[in-house]
Amino acid sequence: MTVASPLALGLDVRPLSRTIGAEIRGVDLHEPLSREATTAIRNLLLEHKVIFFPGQHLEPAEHVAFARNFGELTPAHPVIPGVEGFPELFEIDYTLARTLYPQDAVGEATNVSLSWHTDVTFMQKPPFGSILNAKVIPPSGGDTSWADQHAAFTALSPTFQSFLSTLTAVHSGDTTFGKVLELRKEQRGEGGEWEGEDVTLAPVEHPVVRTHPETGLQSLFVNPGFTRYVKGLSAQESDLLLGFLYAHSTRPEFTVRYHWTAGDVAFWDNRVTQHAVLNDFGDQHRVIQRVTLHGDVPV
Ligand SMILES: O=C(O)CCC(=O)C(=O)O
Ligand SMILES: [Fe+2]
Repeated sequence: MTVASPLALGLDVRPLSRTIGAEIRGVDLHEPLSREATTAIRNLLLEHKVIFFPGQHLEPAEHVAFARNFGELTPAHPVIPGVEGFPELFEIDYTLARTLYPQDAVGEATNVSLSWHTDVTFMQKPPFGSILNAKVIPPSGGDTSWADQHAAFTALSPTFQSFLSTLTAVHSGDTTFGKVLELRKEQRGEGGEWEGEDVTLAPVEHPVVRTHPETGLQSLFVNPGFTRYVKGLSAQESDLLLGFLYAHSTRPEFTVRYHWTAGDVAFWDNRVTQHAVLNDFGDQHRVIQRVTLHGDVPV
């Protein structure tokens, strides 16, 4: 099968940095996507790692329908329930989280978004990617950044790359989401579900360097949100190594920073990126909605 070029499909692609991020115009995400357009968008995602569709203003049903072109959807979150009527739709209202639950579990969970992380690496099968719809964006602040973990890996020396490739890390969401899970069980009489199984938040293991299942490229796969330690090292060695990797993997040259307008849509490849929201918008209202695509066991 020949693959239609983005240009032939009327897609206007503007890269935002050399290795990560591109804005895409010339496609209306309210309309059903053709097979060719779906393939082209998937290829653009693999190439740019996070792609942005400005000014789409999707309703929840349209958001979910667009995402289904790229695979099966997960529940909103392993622990946090979805929006009424849309079990796959995860909403974060930062203001609500801070004012209603400043000190408690939900406030704490929201704080994860405000520092570097890869989504849901505390599960055996973290998501392939997520599609975010910017609903309410403050007049100032609240940009989101993504960091290219393939670029970060390839910038390391071959000797260090080889050493890292032998390591396994332990990830856990217990400190962040343990209280939320308990609260949910108390209030709803049910816990969370992920990949058809009850969520326990037991620690999971992932390779420190993962190979992308579609591109075959290697990338760093540790993040300060959920990685706890590296197996086989002393606590001091593990802390030093992870501290170095966290600083290295989010160096500005590996990142793209996106300034939102309400109605913008972002689609990121969670297998090769970390992301963080800049916590510079104070108590101004900021709301995002996200749907998430099933992923594989990292190898
Ligand atoms: O609010 C954002 O821009 C991103 C939040 C986040 O971390 C996520 O949706 O996974
Ligand atoms: Fe996230």
